[in-house]
Amino acid sequence: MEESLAVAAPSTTRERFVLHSPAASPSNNFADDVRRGLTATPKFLLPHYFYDALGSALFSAICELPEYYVTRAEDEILRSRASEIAAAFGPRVRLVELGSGSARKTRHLIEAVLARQTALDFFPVDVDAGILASSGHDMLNDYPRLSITAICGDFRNPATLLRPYLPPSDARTIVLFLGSSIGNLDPAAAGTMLSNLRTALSPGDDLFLGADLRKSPSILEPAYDDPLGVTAAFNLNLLARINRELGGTFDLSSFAHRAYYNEAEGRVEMHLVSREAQRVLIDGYGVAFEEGESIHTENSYKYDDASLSALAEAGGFAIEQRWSDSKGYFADLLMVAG
Ligand code: SAH
Ligand code: AVI
Repeated sequence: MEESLAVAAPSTTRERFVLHSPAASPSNNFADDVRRGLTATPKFLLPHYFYDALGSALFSAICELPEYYVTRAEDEILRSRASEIAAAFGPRVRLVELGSGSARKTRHLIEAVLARQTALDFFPVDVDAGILASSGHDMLNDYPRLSITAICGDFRNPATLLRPYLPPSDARTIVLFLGSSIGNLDPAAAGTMLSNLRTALSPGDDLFLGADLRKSPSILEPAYDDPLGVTAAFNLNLLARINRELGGTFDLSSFAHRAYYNEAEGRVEMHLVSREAQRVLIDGYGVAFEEGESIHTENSYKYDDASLSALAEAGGFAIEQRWSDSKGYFADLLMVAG
């Protein structure tokens, strides 16, 4: 069973926006995934649960931080190279975006594509239905020639999620996966995800992938452990969400945010570390923590050209073009489905 709804919008835009929320959305599994993660050794939580309404707002604040170079670096690429990128997409396209969020950077590409064709179908995908509704509503007002089919669900199995909503089309499908969200999956899962995505595409369709590049820990670590504490709040919101939605008893002040670059693995790790021995109740079961024990909440893998080539190959894509920002911090790659 699924729910589709048109957001409140003027009649001129209503028929241009639909939001699909398949019943098996990941939020249905929140209780099960939390129990599995907090009863495992070592403890972990899955990072897509960061993004409830407050988590998405905190992520938007992270994007404004001077230390979080990721968004600015990709914005520079998309802003300065938009027309070249749109030309590389080809003459008649439709855009899918995985983990679209506020889709602020996407606007550069949408505008460049709309300069080349009369209308555009946009298919944003996100776990947070609220951000799909708000970003979709804003875009409809700004782009009268855009139609939006928003899909609320988990992008880790993209073919299953997309197939029911992507009608056959003569337009070339371009899948945008921006912001280095690929880095939140371990490399094996990232390859599996791309090869699953490939099965929903036709040969010649494209993946446009944003990847954060390996760099000095002196740049990486402050980006994930800012002095204002916004990333700490984003991380701790996972525990607050467990309290809100699952009746958890986490005392947020008894957990510390930790982020560091694990050079051997090529990833920034985020953890929540218990400041003391304690026991927390969730949904009728107890979870014991030792002093210093951590919950691993996120990995953010950083790529280089060799690991990006390996990823493309694992997914069944061939890298066609690569763009980078002026500091060489971030890369966007156009990959064609084989
Ligand atoms: N693409 C935007 C947003 C990145 S934040 C940018 O580049 O700035 C990551 C976005 O992906 C959030 O909006 C989050 O809700 C969404 N997201 C994270 N994991 C997801 C998953 N497994 N399935 C679907 N959406 C996910
Ligand atoms: C969404 N994702 C790519 C972000 C990242 O950089 O890994 C999430 C994030 N976590 C902490 N800060 C930002």
